[in-house]
Amino acid sequence: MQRTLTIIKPDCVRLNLTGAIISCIEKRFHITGMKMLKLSKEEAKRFYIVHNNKTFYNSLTDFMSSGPVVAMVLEGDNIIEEFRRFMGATDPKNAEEGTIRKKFGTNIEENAIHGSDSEEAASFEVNYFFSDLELVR
Ligand code: 3AN
Repeated sequence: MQRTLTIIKPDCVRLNLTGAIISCIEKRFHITGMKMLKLSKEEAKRFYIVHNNKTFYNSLTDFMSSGPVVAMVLEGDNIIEEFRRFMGATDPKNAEEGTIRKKFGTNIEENAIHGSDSEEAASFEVNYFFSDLELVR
């Protein structure tokens, strides 16, 4: 059994798309943790620390701290890869039909949703947002 972390990003929370996105996710995946919160700029920078040398780091962390987000933990076999496929390509215009980013993303930065990209990242990211007590067992 694998875990992954997903975040409904501020663009979609602002557009009142939280429920629609959770509805898509829960039809396919098992949700074992969920919370709404607003990241500070510093918290967004620590979450995206692996991107600290990228040109978009400052703008991305401004965006991610611009409003509330909804963080969720999903569990299942091969969930990291399956959820990444479900989410779609980083740039919504390149994302396959039927994916979350195709349906709800605005552009390469405001792309609706986050999903961990490796087991190492998932472990860091799940622990970043959730304690063991906050996950359904
Ligand atoms: P993904 O989320 O598809 O794994 P990453 O890890 O390359 O993509 O990038 C992390 C986040 O940074 C993306 N979800 C997106 O919000 C933002 N991002 C990625 N590439 C760009 C870019 N070229 N310009 C602006 N923002 C970007």
